[in-house]
Amino acid sequence: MELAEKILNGDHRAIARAVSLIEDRKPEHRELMSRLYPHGGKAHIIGITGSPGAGKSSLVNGLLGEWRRQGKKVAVIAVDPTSPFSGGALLGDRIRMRDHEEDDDVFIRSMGTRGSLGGLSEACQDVVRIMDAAGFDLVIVETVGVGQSELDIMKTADTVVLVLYPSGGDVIQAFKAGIMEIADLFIINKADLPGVEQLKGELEDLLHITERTESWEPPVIQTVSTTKKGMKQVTDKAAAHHEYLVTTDMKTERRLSQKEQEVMRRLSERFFQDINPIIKQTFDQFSGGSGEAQLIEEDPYDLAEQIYMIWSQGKSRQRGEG
Ligand SMILES: Nc1nc2c(ncn2[C@@H]2O[C@H](COP(=O)(O)OP(=O)(O)OP(=O)(O)O)[C@@H](O)[C@H]2O)c(=O)[nH]1
Ligand SMILES: [Mg+2]
Repeated sequence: MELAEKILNGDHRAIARAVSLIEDRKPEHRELMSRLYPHGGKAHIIGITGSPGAGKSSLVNGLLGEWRRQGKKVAVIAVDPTSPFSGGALLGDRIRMRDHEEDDDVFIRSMGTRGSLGGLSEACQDVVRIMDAAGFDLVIVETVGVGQSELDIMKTADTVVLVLYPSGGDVIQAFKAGIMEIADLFIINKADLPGVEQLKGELEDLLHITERTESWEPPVIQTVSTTKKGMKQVTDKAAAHHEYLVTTDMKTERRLSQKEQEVMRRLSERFFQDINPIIKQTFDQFSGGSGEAQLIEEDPYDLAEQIYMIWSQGKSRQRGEG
């Protein structure tokens, strides 16, 4: 049986192999993605973000228990943009989620930035599609931190969950990074620790001045992941948000705008790969001797224009020959 077929049958080993193909950006991955694409679009994709140590993995572990009770099949992708490891090397996450290691209807995988040229969010999106095609009802993407790469990854989710914790001091940071605007569910985890009321106050103040384009009122839920307190509320609210997206057609709308952004990202990635050697060549011409002094004099607009012309002439030559 070919790889795509095995994935469609939910074969865990085939899924793991496909993820490696994607991480390595092997040429075969494009064909595989095209084969799987028509089979996706059914899963509820949930992005979970928050600063390091907020308790995201513990939360996911607790939620997995609840979702499994509801009979849902769940895939978890733990993404760490700051880590070069992949293939399940993020030990902490594995330990935190080990309750479900032996379960056939749960698939857990870690991803890092394995030499990818800023393409982690692309790679992650492909991995999500694989899980979706493999028949998981829910695909959970956990990312560490509240920076730009997390934001890009979160934008590919249907439901975005921001995990905060008392004295974490990360509310302002999340607000500045723009996570606040796109979060659909706020979780105050470690609600067993002091400072919950203060955090709740800060969060509500910031939510007040956050511009939101949708009518969905994001709930704030308190959890204690280590004792599984509040897990049912989270799965209920997540399901309610999905229901909201579907009934208001927002799900389709979001997917369309995500598609536009994805095509744009993929094209700029390709364009960049194309034009990068020309940029390098152009700058190399100035190296050594009086070149550097000359380079300082050069107008950057002119240089950019020259590089663009060399690229576009190369393109028309290619078209002429082909
Ligand atoms: N007191 C308390 N501790 C918690 C709670 N949830 C998680 N922890 C602890 O917080 C620490 C970090 O938990 P993780 O689940 O690894 O947090 P994370 O956000 O996934 O961390 P990274 O993946 O490293 O960003 C662990 O020691 C957990 O046991 C909670 O509700 N209450
Ligand atoms: Mg974690």
